[in-house]
Amino acid sequence: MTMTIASRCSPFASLLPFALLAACGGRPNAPAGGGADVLALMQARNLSEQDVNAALKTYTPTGRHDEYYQFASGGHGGNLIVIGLPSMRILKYVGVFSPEPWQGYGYGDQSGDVLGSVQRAGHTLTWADMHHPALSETGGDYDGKWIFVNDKANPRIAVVDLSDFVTKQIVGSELIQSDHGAAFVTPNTDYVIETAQYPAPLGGGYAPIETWNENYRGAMIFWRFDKQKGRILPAESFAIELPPYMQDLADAGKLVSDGWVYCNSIDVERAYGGNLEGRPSLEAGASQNDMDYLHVLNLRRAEAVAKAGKTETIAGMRVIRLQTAIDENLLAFVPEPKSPHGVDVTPDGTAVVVGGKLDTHTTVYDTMQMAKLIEQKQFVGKDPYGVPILDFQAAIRGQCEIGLGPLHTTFDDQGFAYTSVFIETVVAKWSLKDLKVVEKIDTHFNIGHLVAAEGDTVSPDGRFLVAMNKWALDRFAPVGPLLPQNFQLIDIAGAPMQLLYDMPLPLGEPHYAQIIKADKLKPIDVYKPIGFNPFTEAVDPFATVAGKERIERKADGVHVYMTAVRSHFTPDIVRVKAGDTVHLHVTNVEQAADATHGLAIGSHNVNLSLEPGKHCNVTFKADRAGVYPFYCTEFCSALHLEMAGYLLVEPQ
Ligand code: CUK
Ligand code: CUA
Repeated sequence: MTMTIASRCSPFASLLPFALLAACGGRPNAPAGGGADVLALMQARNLSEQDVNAALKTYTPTGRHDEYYQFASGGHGGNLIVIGLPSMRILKYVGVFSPEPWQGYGYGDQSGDVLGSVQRAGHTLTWADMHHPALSETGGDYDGKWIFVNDKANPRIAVVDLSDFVTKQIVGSELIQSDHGAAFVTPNTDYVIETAQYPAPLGGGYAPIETWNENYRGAMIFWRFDKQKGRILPAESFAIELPPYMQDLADAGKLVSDGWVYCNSIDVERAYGGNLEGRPSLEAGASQNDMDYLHVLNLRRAEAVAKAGKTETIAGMRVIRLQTAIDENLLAFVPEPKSPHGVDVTPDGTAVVVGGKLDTHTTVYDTMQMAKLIEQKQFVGKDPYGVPILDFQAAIRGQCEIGLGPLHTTFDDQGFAYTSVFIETVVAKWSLKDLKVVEKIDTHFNIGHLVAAEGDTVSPDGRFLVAMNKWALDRFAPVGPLLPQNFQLIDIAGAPMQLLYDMPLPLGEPHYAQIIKADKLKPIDVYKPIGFNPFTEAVDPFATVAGKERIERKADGVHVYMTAVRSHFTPDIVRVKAGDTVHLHVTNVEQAADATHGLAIGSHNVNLSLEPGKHCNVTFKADRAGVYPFYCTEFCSALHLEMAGYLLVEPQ
């Protein structure tokens, strides 16, 4: 029998969300089946009105695009995760610090040069501990052009180009041995900030840990970014030496505070562990004091000091020594409560919000007041290194009673701040005006970072917030003892906040993410002109034109000029001699969107992704005689399986 949706709806009318009621009222004689049996579905799947409401806010039908991109750090995975909002569908993993086979990233084309461009202590690195993505900004607003990410374990910064979602550059300095306050950009992306976390002798090398106070140091690097070139310019970058406290997160001032940089520190106790050597463990030693120091840096002045050459070059980096920073009045400290973590500048730039991990408050510092006190040199003391200290009460606007363990803060467009509260495992929404909590929502479980749409820009969007939870516990079907993290999408458009969606993140601990309006991005769909090399951003000198394919033996080995097109490689037989070095130059000569080919050569670790128009170069040694099939790794056409050939390595 056929029941109308209206008759199904009526007994539960009061339970139905607005959109369903509208459907019921608007189409009383809609036939059953398909989508009409909503209530039956709700009953069968045991869904509440709240569940259906959440589903309606996130469900994105086939072919419809998401309104926002979320760029999340891939944590241990060393890649960048691109997620659509509100659907929470994963759109891409971008290889950054780790090889990414699907993109051919790190497999011999110039991406291998990018991936391998920074070695540390003589080691090739194949992973990273990525924490904080930073979208490029113009005037304090995301411009959708680049995104920067850091590697905490092996201090590096990567530049990802958002025109093709490809990593174009990785830089690192031996000045520091770890980072954490990275990557953060200044409001016009003049600089990318990278701050060391764990003090060590500057420039590397050994010093006894007992000489921590004298020989160990922190530093903040300002990597100069050239928007024309889309590259960091190491030679124009500089650093500021800092005392051996563990500098934590950082943020750049904006609008009225543009030109200032703020950075937390933990361990002003200068504890360095030694729990088998008669000293307290690092953790216990580092949480003795009630206050640590918020670092306030005058970037404009630092830039001028660096330009005037008042620097020392250490490990190739121009460094403003600590004494110079003090003499030039470009560094001051302000006490901050117990084991601070997040430092987040408000959208209007007038305040900095700091969360203390062992505190129950967020502390709101007044940026203009601090600038004034520093300029007037109204200091109340000095740290052991001579860095001037501002009076805590004089520097703050106030504190907000949040709950136990506030970490990070993000902002909406209505004057509210949202703070992640780790121990209490909630998001606390509070008013920047009167510093009062208005609402809390549970997270599952133990939230780390959180991010609202464009929440760290001068013009947040509100609407959506994502809680990035460290623990997932019972939220998903069990997968063994190593659990994914849990991204929870929360609707913050109205009160109360509503949990919409749980998304498992199963490849590392993402830490931070940023959310940008989708229409700010204008990615290309094919490489133009044909033969384009994404890493040099020009037509490659070895690009191969259809009809000009050839194999040439030269002094440095055998050069193979190859094209790929549906559904063949030309040449499809490559003959070399055992011991030859092979230089493969492959151009995908197609211009149809999504007509991607791959090229894999067995036993030689050769794996290329050939997007339309793209050119790849790869060099490898054919050292063992044999017959090695090569083939296309993307199902590109009906005769994809026939898109293959042979590398014939003849005995000498
Ligand atoms: S950190 Cu991980 S939750 Cu590296 Cu920004 Cu706070
Ligand atoms: Cu080309 Cu499959």
